[in-house]
Amino acid sequence: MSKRYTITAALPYTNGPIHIGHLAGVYVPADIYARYKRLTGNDVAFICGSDEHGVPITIKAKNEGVTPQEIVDRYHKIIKDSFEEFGISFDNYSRTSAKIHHDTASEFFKTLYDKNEFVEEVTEQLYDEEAKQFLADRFVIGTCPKCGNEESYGDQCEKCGTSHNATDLINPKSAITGNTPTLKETKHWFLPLNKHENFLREWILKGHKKDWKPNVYGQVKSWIDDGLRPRAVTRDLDWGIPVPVEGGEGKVLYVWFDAPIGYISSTKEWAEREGKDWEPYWKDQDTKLVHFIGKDNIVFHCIIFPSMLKAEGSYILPDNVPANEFLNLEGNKLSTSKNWAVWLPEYLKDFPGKQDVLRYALTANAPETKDNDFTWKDFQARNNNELVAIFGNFINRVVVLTNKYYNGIVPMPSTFTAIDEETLAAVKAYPAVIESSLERYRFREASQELMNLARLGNKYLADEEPWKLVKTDEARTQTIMYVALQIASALATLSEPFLPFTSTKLKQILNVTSSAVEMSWSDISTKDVLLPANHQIGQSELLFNKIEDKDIQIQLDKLEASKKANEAANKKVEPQKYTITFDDFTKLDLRVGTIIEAEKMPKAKKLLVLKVDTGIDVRTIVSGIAESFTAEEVVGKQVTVLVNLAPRALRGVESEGMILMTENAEGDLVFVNPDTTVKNGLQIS
Ligand code: B3M
Ligand code: ZN
Repeated sequence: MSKRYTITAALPYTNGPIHIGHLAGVYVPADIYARYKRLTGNDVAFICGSDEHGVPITIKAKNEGVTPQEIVDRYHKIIKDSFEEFGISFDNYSRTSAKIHHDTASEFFKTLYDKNEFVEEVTEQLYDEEAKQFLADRFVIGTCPKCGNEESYGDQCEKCGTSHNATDLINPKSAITGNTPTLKETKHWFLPLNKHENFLREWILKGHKKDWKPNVYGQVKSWIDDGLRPRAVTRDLDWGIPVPVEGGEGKVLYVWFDAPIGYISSTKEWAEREGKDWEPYWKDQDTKLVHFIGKDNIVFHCIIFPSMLKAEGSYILPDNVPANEFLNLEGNKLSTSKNWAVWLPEYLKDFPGKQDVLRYALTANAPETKDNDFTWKDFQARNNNELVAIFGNFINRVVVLTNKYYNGIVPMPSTFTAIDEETLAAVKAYPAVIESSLERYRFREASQELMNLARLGNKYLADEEPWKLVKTDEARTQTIMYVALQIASALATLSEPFLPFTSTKLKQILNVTSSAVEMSWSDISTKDVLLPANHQIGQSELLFNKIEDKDIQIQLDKLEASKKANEAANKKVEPQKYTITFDDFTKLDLRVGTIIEAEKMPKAKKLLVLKVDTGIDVRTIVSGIAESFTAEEVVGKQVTVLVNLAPRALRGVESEGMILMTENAEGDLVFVNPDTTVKNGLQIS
C-alpha cells in the first residue's frame, strides 16, 4: 500500500568536503531506502541540507582568517556537488543559512517559549578571559565525566557518544587559547529534558521501538536510565540564528537546536518549489518519518529533537532512526585533521565514472551493526570479483549473444524446462527478498541478494550453455536466451536503488526506457513477461571495468603519505644538546659537494652508494636515503658533506663522509644545501 515517507539524512557540517565515512554511514543507505520507496510507489520526500552553524565552522574560519560565511559557501557547494555526482537523490538539499530556515527555527523557538516549555536561568558558564568569550561546545576540551576521554568537547564526547553540559567537563581548557576557563554568569534557555523523560520512556522503551536497531535502542535506553537533565539550547556566540525573544540579544540558538529543524525548513522549501503542502510530511500521523544518521547523532535524534517536537505539539515523531556505526579506513579511524580519509571529490578524480563501484563497496561492507573497516583491497575485490565477474559478465554475455544470434531481437521461447520454470520463479521472488532486507534496514544483506540474482543468471547460462546448443538446437537456444534476458531485465530495475548509474545504462542497453516497455519494481514479481519476444535491444557496453593493482597502489601510497605527514607534524622537537666550545665546532669539516654518481646498494632497502665531488676529491659515501630518493634523482644535487668523519664500511663498501639531511612536512628526507649553486669544496662555517 502506498504511504507517505519523510526520509531525512543528517545535515553535514560545512567545514570540509564529504568522505567515504559519511557516504557509507548515512547517505548511501538513505538513498537506497528513498529510491526503493519511490520505486515501490510511495510518496517520498527525501530531505537534506548543509548544517552551516556551529562552532567547527567558526573555528575553521578563524584558522583561515576568513568569515564563517565564506567557509559555508565554499563547502556547501562542494558537498552539494558531491551528492549529485554520487547519485544521492535528495528531493531537496537546502542550507541552514537560508532565510526560510532562520524563520522556521525562530518560530519554533518562539512557540516553545510562548508555551513555557523552556526554563530561563542565569547560570555560571565557562569563560575565556583572554579571548573574552564564553566557551561552549567545541570551543572547550576536557575530560569526559562518563568515560574519561581527555579530549571530549563541551557538548559531546566523541568517544562514548555522551552528550553533556560544558560545565560537566573535568579539567576544561579553552580550545582558543589553551587557558583554563573561569566561570561567568550568563542567562540561557534550557530545554528541560527531565520533564520529557516519562514521555520518552513510554514512546521508546515501552512503545513499539523495540524493532529499532539494537545499537540505537540500547544507547537511548541507557541515557534515559541514567536520568535526563535540562540542556541549554542557546549560546553566547555570534554565528548562528539570533535568539528571537527578549533578553536574547547577542545570543544564538544552539546548533543542535536549529539543525534538526533544518529538516522541516528544507521540506518547506521543496514543497514551495513543487507547489505542494509541506505539512502532511511532518504532521500527518500516517506519514513515516525516518532519520538516517551516524551513531554520534543518536541522542540528538532520539531524545532531544523528539522532545522538541513533542513540546511543540503538532508534529509527528520518527518512526525509525536507523543509525550506523563508524567506518574505519585501512585499520584507522577516519580523521579530517589527519587527512586519513577518502574524499569524494578526490575519489572521482582518480576513479571517474565509478560512483556505483564505491556505492556498492560501501554498502556491501556497511558499518551496520559494528564499526567496519574500508580497505582498498576489498574495494578492488568487490569490483573485480563481483561487479565485473558476476553482474557485468552476465549482462555482457546475454547482450552479446542476443546480438550475435538474433541481431538484438528478443527470441520467441518454446517449451520451458523445469530449470527454466524454477529460474523464472526465482526471479519473481527477488523483489520480496530484497524488500525484506530493506524494510529491516539491512542494506548489506540487500546488496548481496541483488548480486545473488546476477549469480543466478550466470549459473543458468553456464549450466544451459546456449553457445553449444546454438549449433544443434535452435529452439532450445532461443528459450535459454529468452529466460536469460528476463533475468537481465529484472536486474535493470532491482539494481536501481544500489547502482543507479548502472541501472540507467543497463536500461538503455536493453532499450527499456520508453514507457511501453518500462517496468516497475512490482512488475518483476507479478508479470510473466518482462522483456517480450521481438523487442529490440541495443549493443553491449561494459558496465564495469577491472581495477588494476597499480590503481589501488596509488591510493595506498596516498594514505602512506598522510601517515608520514602526521608523524612529521607530531614529531617533537628534540631538546637542545649539551653546550660545546667553539673549538669543538671547528673540528667539524663541513663542505659543499655535488653528487656525481649514484646507485642502489644491492639488497639494502635504505642505502644508496654515492660518488661525491667534495672539491677536495671524488669520494664514495654510503647514504641511507634510498627510501626517499631514487639514484637518478640525486645525481647533480649539491649537498652538505661532513668530510672528516672517520671512514667506515657499510655492507662492505667504505663510506668516507656523511651527507647532512633533514625532513620536510611530509616526513620525507630532504637535503640541507646552499640556496644557490656554489663552488664545490667551499667550507661551511
Ligand atoms: N551536522 C553533525 C554531523 O555532521 C550534524 C548533523 C546534524 S543533523 C540535524 O555529524
Ligand atoms: Zn566519553
